[in-house]
Amino acid sequence: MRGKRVDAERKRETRGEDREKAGMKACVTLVTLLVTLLVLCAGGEGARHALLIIADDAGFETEVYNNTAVRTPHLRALARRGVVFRNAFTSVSSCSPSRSTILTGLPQHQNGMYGLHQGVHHFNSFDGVQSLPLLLQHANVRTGIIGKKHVGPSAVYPFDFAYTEENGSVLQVGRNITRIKLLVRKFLQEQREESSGGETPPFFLYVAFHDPHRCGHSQPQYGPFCEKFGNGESGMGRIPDWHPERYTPEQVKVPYFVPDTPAARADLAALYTTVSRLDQGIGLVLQELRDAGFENDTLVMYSSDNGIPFPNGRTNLYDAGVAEPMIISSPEHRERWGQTSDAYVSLLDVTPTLLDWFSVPYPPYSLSGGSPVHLTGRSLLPALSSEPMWDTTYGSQSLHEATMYYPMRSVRRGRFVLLHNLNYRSPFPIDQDLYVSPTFQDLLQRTRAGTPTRWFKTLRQYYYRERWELFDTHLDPAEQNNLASDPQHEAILELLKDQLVKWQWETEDPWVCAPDAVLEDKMEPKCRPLYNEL
Ligand SMILES: [Ca+2]
Repeated sequence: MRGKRVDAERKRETRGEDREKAGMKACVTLVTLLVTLLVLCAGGEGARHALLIIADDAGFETEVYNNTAVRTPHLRALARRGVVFRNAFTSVSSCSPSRSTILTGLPQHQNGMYGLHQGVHHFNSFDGVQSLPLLLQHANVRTGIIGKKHVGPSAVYPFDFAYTEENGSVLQVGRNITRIKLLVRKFLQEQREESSGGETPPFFLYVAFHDPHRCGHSQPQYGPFCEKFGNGESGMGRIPDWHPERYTPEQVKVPYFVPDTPAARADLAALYTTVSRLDQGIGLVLQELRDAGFENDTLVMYSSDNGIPFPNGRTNLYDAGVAEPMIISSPEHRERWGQTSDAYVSLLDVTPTLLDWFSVPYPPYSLSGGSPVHLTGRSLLPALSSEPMWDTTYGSQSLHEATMYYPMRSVRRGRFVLLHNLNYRSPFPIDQDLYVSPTFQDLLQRTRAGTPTRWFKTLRQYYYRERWELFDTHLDPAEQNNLASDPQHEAILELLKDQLVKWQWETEDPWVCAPDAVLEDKMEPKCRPLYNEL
């Protein structure tokens, strides 16, 4: 290269000034052409789009996270085009609250979605919340949702294109992957039709699969995980695009927090089959994106709302309840494609990431009439270029079902996790869906009969927890050895308590003084003692 440049310089010297001027002119023309092209790209065909794929109760049952027992080729393909996060967490282990945090960037205690949205549970976000779809709509980004919505009120979570349980069957829009494929096609076709002068306006499409959620509580005829729904057997209907993968109980990998029993193994095998529908559905959605010509302009994010529905998983702030798969694929950040990241990231980061992607600022406003709301999550786009030093995430859960009041707060920082169980004198509540599951029924029966449960803790330990739980997840990944009363860990305990309460104040947590004081937010000091012996 260097030799060529020297040669060129010598030639220029011999051929005189005129030639140099002509070259300069050509250069200027070339630069002008490039700038024009860039401008055209920014305002035209190259408008940025985003596709957010959220699975329902999915965990790490995929080769992407080294589970070689389950076949998920489409998730693997997505991982090859993106960054896989190994320390991604939801802030809340419950469906509606988690989805509200994904779509607002605010923890459940701040956005108001304290528990489930549907039926008698009836939780909703505050009317004044400025959600992601609302902000994108205001910024002229077309918004679409296909699948499980599970949040409200409608005015806070508006979508221009919506096929959800609110206007259809959740099985059809959330588990029938052929139906989902056709809806994605319809959305993208309409997007093309909205183009004018060669310009396609930006879009945000949220595909919320209902797989691999259990259905033994709601539609038991399809099996514990709806693994038979649409498989072509008698009375099950047929989903044309789904080729069910079947697994035997011997094939599954039993995670540390699931009892290693025949009942739980059969349960996991059913979960795997449902994961195959999710994976093939993701493949279809991504193919639609490709066929419509949007693949190279679209940020794709994949994650799940909460941990798998097994004891110690969903509804818990333990690792099994909050650790989530997360893949982010950006056509503009190819430098880390195929890599993994150990940075600590949260589903509270989804809204800041997508606002950053669309260059939409977060507006100044207040929910309580007090200090302005701000997002405590961050854009994850920098992690797609180089490994960041992010080491902290927060958790906040209040309820799941309306009857399941068990507020918890947590902070994870590096190897340590601190959990605050506010109502620790009550037994930990069990949801309807988990209760009827083969795994939990088997656990109950074994406990009652006094036979080995093959579980890593007792039901009694599970129901009754300490107020503070501190775990060293490097030495104790199963979070069994509580270090909160260990004098050697007093310094880290105090540090994490301070950090947690600071985040609670920052996010206007109404539970910030509980359980031994009352919050009087118009007075100083704000936390007034109860002398309740806690
Ligand atoms: Ca869920």
